[in-house]
Amino acid sequence: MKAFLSLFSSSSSTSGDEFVEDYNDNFDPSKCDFGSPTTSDTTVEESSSNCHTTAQQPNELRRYKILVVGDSGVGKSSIISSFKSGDFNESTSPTIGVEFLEKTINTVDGSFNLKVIDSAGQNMFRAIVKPFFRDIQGVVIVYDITDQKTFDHVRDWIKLTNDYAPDDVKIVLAGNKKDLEEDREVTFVDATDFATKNNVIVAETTAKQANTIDKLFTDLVERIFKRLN
Ligand SMILES: Nc1nc2c(ncn2[C@@H]2O[C@H](COP(=O)(O)OP(=O)(O)OP(=O)(O)O)[C@@H](O)[C@H]2O)c(=O)[nH]1
Ligand SMILES: [Mg+2]
Repeated sequence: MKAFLSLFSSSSSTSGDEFVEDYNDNFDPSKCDFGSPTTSDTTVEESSSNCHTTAQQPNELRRYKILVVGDSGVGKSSIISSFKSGDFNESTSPTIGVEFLEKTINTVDGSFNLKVIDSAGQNMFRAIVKPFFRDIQGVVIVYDITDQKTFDHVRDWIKLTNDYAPDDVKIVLAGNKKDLEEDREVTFVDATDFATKNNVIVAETTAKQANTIDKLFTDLVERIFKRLN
């Protein structure tokens, strides 16, 4: 399986060093379970659960994992690229397995370090993607507003999420490619109706406008934060 995993990018708005520094502000060694030796990466990862005070600190950096799923070609990688750097590419290659982006964002609720997992939409990679539902706090299910069948499959992606993700995971639907209004097959009314019935939220996005993508992730983070606090 490892052969299919690749590192998409390191944090674009916060360097790894800044991340560790921020994190250490809240470090409480008395809460650490140092256990067996780990690599430096996993030490930082473990400190998230074992070594930090639970009381909210003003400069606390919270860490959430967000999985992005949906049919092949709906624009998952483009959304993530837009979130990373604001870039849009007309011609992309299908994702093989999963890729990662780490980025820190600031919201009214504070700073959040997000590990965003981009997944392959092609069926042949489903078995590789499934384990990545396991310890996420949020999932973005993307469909293409110009392709009805990608919206019909949202039901299947919700089922996968319910089957494999933690019970309290927060889901947002992203109706992507809203710039292609003339080719629209899925109305926003139908999407909101479906979202309400399934107790999730929906937003329409275009990877061509980074502000629509930033809002998507900010809304999801706020929902996760409100659940956890
Ligand atoms: N017009 C328009 N095109 C988009 C948008 N988002 C993605 N695309 C295009 O859609 C095609 C597929 O985009 P990808 O981001 O590779 O799709 P994906 O969901 O990652 O596909 P898989 O990796 O195969 O699962 C590319 O040609 C993109 O340029 C958008 O918001 N608007
Ligand atoms: Mg992709």
